Amino acid sequence: MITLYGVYRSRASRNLWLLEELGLPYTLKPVMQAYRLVAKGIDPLTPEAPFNTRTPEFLRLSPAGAIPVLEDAGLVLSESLAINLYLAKKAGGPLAPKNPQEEALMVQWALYGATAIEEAALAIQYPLMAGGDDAETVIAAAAERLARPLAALEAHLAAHSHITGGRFTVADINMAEILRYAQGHAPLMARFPRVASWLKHCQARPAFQKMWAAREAEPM
Ligand SMILES: N[C@@H](CCC(=O)N[C@@H](CS)C(=O)NCC(=O)O)C(=O)O
Repeated sequence: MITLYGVYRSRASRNLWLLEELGLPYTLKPVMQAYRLVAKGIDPLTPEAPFNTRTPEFLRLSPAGAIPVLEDAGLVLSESLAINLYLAKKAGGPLAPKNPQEEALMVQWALYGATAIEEAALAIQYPLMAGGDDAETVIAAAAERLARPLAALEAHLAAHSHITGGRFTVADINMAEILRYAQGHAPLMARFPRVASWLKHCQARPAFQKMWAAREAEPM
């Protein structure tokens, strides 16, 4: 039985989206980010605190102290993108790689998203949500860091309907969830219309909509 540790308002969302796409049975064990508790003035180590990323029992499972973590048949796996690549391959079907070449490209795009895009995309999302005196400067600098990778992705999507394989796969989920962090920056999205429309197309899928509704219903 698949157990996913995390909450919807975290990178676990990409795993929850994929699990819905695959129709695999799973249990979600809520684990809150410790920094969110600290921000609310709650000590993550007090007995009253909800199960969180600093709870010793969770740290035994994930020494890095980060969500999501997957447990499946004795396998304990962290890193959300690795979890998705594993789940897709385990389930097989159209979202999974059909051959080693497709698998290599799915790994390539996941690593590109994680290393070239995610940090700057998050640097847009946080100040967009929280504001702050230097929000505009931080967002402008992050958008500039994204210009080259998004231009590369725009060119790729001009020639391909999807990230790889000519169909919707786990590679689209991984990249779409990374790019979602920058999606609120309308001028940036307008500069990359193919990226913007591919992202909307991915997010129109019922499995995304189901995950998103559950995320919206989850307390902040
Ligand atoms: N690269 C990791 C990042 C994991 C990560 O940083 N998770 C955040 C939540 S999205 C976390 O658990 N933070 C916990 C904390 O800082 O207390 C992945 O993709 O899974």
